[in-house]
Amino acid sequence: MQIFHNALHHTHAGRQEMFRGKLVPCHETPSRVDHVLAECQRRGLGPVLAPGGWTADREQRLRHLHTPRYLDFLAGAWDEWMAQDPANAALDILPSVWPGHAFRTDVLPSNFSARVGLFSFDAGTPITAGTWSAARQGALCAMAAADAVLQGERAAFALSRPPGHHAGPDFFGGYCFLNNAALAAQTLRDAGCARVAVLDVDYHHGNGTQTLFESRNDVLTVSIHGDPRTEYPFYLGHADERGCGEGEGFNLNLLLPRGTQPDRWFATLEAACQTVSDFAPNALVVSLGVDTFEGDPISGFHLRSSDYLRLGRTVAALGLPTVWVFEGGYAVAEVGINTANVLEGFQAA
Ligand code: SP5
Ligand code: ZN
Repeated sequence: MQIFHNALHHTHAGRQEMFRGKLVPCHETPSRVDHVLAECQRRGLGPVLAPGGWTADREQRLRHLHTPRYLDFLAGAWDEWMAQDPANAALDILPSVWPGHAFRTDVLPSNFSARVGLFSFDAGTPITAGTWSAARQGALCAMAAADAVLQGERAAFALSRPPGHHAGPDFFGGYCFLNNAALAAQTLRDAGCARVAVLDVDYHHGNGTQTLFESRNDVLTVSIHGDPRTEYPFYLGHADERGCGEGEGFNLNLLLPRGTQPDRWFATLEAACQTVSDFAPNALVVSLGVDTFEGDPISGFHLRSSDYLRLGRTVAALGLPTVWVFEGGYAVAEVGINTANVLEGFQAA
């Protein structure tokens, strides 16, 4: 399958994330995508392509899913940071103040730190010098992968970082800035696919994707994830979130406890696939996180490397044109093998 690789991903390289009162090295590192690319190339899974440039359609789609004031903030954040103090060149931007409950979010603060907090929901997602260019190029990769499927490819893979499924209309967090999977889904919709399904198999709930589509009945969102009562992102992803208004019934959250073993995970995947199939979509987008791996340093499921072949086969059985979008997966030594196993299992089926 065609692989749309974000050649600018290295320019987003966070140094540290907040964890238990300390700054610790970022889990979301450039080497992750390097390993996936190397393994895909070693196996000859498909041509590695550039996504093409920005068109009016692509720019409009980005501004449709994300708010202009959020995008403007991201676009200018690094320059503002540098303007405050040249020594900031050696530091990441991280939030330290947020509008919690009962605060106003409609007034855009002129204070830079206040705006960083307004548009974010955790202290684990640094903005660096190249974050905006990397995230924008990743958005292009996702839209290009969708375009490839629209042009008749059975499947395509958007291989990019930073990931996207935690990013919503006007917020970043969970290592995500622009919602790549949502952009792929919207690309399919804009080209005339009446119904599009997004299946999120990352360990963490795809809160950004849910928020972007929860009021719509043209995009079904299904996510299998660690129970948010104990697992990040905590404040969304519960079983009773079924969609809002016209979107009622078009969001499905399938929660599993920390410690879940492969048999139960795959039974849940079958249920997810049944829901996707019942929706009869014209195309599928998969948010492919491999942080369900037993060796993942920040997650709690127990899939083994061979299980990812089965994941790919199971998705292939849906028989849908499929856009794969890379999300999480932090066991760096295995992330390439696990991700390539999914794609190989899909292609072999
Ligand atoms: C795309 C994606 O997978 N984002 C996940 C963001 C998770 N951020 C919170 C990480 C919490 C880190 N816990 C560290 C445990 C170390 N043993
Ligand atoms: Zn994740």
